[in-house]
Amino acid sequence: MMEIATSASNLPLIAAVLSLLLLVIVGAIVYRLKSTDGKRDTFLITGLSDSGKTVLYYRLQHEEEVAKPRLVHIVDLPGHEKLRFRFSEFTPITKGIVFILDSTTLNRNIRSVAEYLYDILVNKHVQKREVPILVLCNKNDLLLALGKEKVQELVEGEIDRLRATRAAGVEAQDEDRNGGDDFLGYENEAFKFEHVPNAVTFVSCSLIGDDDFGGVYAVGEFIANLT
Ligand SMILES: Nc1nc2c(ncn2[C@@H]2O[C@H](COP(=O)(O)OP(=O)(O)O)[C@@H](O)[C@H]2O)c(=O)[nH]1
Ligand SMILES: [Mg+2]
Repeated sequence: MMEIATSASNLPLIAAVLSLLLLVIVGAIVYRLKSTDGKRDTFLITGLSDSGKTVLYYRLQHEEEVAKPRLVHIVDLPGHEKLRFRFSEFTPITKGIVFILDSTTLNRNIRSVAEYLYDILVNKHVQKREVPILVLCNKNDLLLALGKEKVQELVEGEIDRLRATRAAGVEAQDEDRNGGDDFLGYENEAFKFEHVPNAVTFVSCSLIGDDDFGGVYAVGEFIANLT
């Protein structure tokens, strides 16, 4: 008699313990989901050496009025082959890519710039999630700098040439590493960034000096719109 009374009076306690346990489990699941989602807030800053990645990173960290992503990775490698490797480590969790180029040396570097952008655009994660790309045409405070329209035109022309050789299967062995669709744009038309599903935006800027040409703010807006 006594025993039954005890176990009956234990019932509310057992129920309370069970519901607490359930709450903890649900909480843990929600937290996990949220934290993996949070990791998707990763932004990449990339581009050739000397383009301005470090200056941009510093300004993003230190300027109050600029939106800050939770995570920024700088992919800072001069070696083209190495970039492909390093880059693909981050693309599964990348929300947006800031590609910086030096607008004063583009004629000399056009091939490398086009190859970097091409590799970004054929990456399977970049394609699948249509990761947006902001192209910062930096150093526009200098006299020899090309404006963003000219930069875009030159890069499109070079990707068009690149596309012809890559699509011909010359580098078909790279498919494993890229995994994405290797042919960018439309088959019978000259390459244009508007032909890829990713939003690719060109902005003229100068990351040093007082007149920013909207550069660091354009990056802040880009980040704010995606987070
Ligand atoms: N004139 C000018 N120089 C810049 C600008 N942005 C960066 N630089 C300079 O370019 C050099 C390379 O910049 P850095 O951020 O180190 O490039 P990173 O190699 O891409 O990290 C440094 O000497 C910067 O001071 C710019 O907008 N205008
Ligand atoms: Mg640097």
